[in-house]
Amino acid sequence: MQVSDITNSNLKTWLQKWIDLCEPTDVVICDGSKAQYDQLCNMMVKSGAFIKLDKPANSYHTRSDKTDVARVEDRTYICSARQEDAGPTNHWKDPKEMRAEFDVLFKGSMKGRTLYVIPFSMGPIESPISKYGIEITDSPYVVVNMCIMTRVGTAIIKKIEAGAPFVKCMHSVGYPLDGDTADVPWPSAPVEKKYITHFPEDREIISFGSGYGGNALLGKKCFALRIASVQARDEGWMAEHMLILKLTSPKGEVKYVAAAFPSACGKTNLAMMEPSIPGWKVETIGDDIAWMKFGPDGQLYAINPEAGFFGVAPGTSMKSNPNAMRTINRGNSIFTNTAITLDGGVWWEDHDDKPAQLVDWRRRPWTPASGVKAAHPNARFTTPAGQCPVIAPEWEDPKGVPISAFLFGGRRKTVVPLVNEALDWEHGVFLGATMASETTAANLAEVGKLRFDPFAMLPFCGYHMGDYFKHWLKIGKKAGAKLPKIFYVNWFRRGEDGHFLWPGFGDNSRVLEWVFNRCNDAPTARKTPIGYLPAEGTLNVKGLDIPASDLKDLLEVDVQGWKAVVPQIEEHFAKFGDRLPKEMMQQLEALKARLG
Ligand code: OXD
Ligand code: MN
Repeated sequence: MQVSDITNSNLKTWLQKWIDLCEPTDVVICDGSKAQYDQLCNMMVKSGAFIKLDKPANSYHTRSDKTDVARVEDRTYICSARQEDAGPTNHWKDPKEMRAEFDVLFKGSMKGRTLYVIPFSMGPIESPISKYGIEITDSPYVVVNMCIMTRVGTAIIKKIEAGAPFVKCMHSVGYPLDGDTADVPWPSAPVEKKYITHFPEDREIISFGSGYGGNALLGKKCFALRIASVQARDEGWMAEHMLILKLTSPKGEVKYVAAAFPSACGKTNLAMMEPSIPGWKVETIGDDIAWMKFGPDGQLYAINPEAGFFGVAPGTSMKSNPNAMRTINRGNSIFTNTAITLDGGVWWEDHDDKPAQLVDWRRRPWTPASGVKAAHPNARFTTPAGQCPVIAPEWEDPKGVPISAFLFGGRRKTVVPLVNEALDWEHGVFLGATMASETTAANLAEVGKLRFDPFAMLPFCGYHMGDYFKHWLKIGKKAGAKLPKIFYVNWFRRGEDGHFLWPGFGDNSRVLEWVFNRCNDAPTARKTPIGYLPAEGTLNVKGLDIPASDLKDLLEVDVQGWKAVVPQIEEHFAKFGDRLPKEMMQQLEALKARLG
């Protein structure tokens, strides 16, 4: 297929505008085929961008430029028409000024390169919850990652030709090959030229200068969260930074749970967890993002809009996440910024294999005595979700799965108990709005201070966060809704001597069991000032070697601790000014009153 075959004038005009501006040597429309994927990987092997691994099978290794290793929140903007609509948690740029700047930056930015057109679907192509996008990019690395992370194919162009709306996603690494400029293994632009921008009113994304992860794979954070959160607000659904898991009890009863945790809190681990309690089964629907719409029965139905996992490699092992390791080991994966072993495999910190002689992510010889990390801490694997051994058979069901519970959480050493059920929906929204982790700042004055990350959406909400809280409250008022129950969990509580009070990993299934039973209205809770906590003896700790005093600390209400947190919540809420829904302040006042 060629651009000249496209008849939809909106799509054709948009494509032609960028082709004319970027001046690529060639234009290729991606078809999502294995042949095209293999050909692009092969080309990157020959150009020196990729190394074909000896293991796992059909897998590749690549290393980025050392200045292009993660999402750049400082260079991420919401370009809404009015600044106040971006809110206090986003950087903002005037859309007209930003577009004018792009006219200059993109001029000739693809000289000497191929411009790829990637038609993709977020979610199964035929699902009423899914949405389509077209990403333009000059990075073959982006193309092959998008082929794993989304559903790519010309069938999406047919849908658009038939009238389906689509999100416009424009990307360039910003490294033209004009004159006799030689290419480099990881082309990118200097940080002051990097821009990850979102035009919410136009449902459009423009990204310049970075080839890494969420900056460049535009289906993920840019579309599925920032733009989709705006679409969800306008259309009455939810786009959330949540994993989705399927929980089956020993009696065969099934419930689906969606959970929001800030980045680096173990979402992928929880989504693929192996329960330690006999008879329970966890299967995966998604590990990062959930899109949810009300079904005719009033329940919220969720899909995972992605088709792959873009997981953090360091820390992933047979202990922390055996099913992620099994998924990767089935092959067909791309490893970015991990170390590489001399026998052609990959390695990262906390890998199950003993560290030996390696080449580190900066292409330097490495041994355990090197004294530096072999893999970049944000090294990633990109791997197809469908080959996860515990993927639920219904993970691609177009109608989605009905959600019974939402879990929220953060990393809290103190105060927050292991599990706490919201008193009602509005209280649950308050819990989401006040999600926080302790800062780990080197600055001593900062230690113990909370970094609030409402609903784990701080860097991902495409509009004013106060309006986003309002949207959650509105969802709760929908006539006939059968809403999920809301829980707050904390796997990271520590004792005074610093030890973790809770073993985590597979033992988190004990908390899931309690949540499951509460969703069936089991009388296993006691009402406290902060919500419903497990009644004495109702959290299953059979076979767990945990001191009674640790268990007591995990399930207590630390009244003094909560009182000390209240002023920080007040400060956090003050940021949202008059867009903070009144219900949130009422919830805070009610909490204060209950604490006495
Ligand atoms: C991610 C993130 O990469 O949340 O998923 O940062
Ligand atoms: Mn994430």
